[in-house]
Amino acid sequence: MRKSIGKVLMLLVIAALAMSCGTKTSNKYAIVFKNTGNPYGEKQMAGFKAGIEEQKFEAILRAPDAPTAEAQIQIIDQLIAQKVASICIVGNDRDALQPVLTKAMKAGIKVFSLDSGVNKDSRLTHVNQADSEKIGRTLIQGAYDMIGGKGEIAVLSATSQATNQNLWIDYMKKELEDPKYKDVKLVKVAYGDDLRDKSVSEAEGLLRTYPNLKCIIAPTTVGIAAAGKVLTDKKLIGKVFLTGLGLPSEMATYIENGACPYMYLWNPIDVGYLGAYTATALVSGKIKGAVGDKFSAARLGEYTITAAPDGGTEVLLGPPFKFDKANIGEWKTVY
Ligand code: RAM
Repeated sequence: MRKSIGKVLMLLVIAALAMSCGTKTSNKYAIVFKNTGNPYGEKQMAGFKAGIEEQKFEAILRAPDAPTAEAQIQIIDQLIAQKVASICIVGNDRDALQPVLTKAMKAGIKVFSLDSGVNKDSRLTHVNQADSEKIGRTLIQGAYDMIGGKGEIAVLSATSQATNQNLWIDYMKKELEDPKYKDVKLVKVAYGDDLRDKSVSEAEGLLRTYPNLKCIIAPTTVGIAAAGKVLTDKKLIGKVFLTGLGLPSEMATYIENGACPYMYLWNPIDVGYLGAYTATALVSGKIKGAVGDKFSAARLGEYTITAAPDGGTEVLLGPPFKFDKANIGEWKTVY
């Protein structure tokens, strides 16, 4: 009798162990950036890693060589096979990732976007670095101010499919509808694909094709640094102005030499860090990604999920920061 009770107990323990293994949540948290070789992306992923590791989980940092949706789909398929707990996607396309991200969610993986969004049906929520409308409108106001309210301007963007840049450009165009900008002409939106060399040649192309160009707006850290170099090398400082979104560490030279009087950005490390806490809050079930959900992002404080303009939801990091000659020295070693 005693023996058989012992046996039954042992079997129960084994069964309980097997069940807990089967239902155990994976402790792997993945982030997929747009492409490799972008210092901004590296800082964003470093922030994500720090936030995941300080919660004693494992971070997986991935990025394809080319900034395409196809390449990200391959990586996401691998992450599904690895049974990660969550995927934080920095989208190379708004809609093309939907089938693979839906597949991930059906497999129980918590999917959300960060920095460059995916459509509302492909995510639980989106971690937004700053108010998209404010970014777009502020960049046009900056260009207007630099060129004295008159002249040709151009945009040097990332890829033509990048959802964050495209959203900012839409708001730039809306800002330009104000009669105040009647003497400002947006002549071209060029795409450097967040690749250094392509961004340099696109910037050179803009200057060649539009000899009266007065300002380049580059809403990408790769594009703005490339344009800063081109304007400096071609001795166009003060003739063609530059503004946009740049990393202080890469732009200090061009802010100090006057090629870029001022620019904006947020802290990419903090964007990634906020993503890490969004990921664990989704996986633990603390939040579902619904409007009004609240969670703590440790050193960054408390966050509430709000409605996003596309009908989905988002978490907003905070306002963008302006960098100019007066403060760039303090920031160039920070990020
Ligand atoms: C580039 C990337 C990134 C964007 C920044 C401003 O590094 O395109 O997605 O947020 O610029």
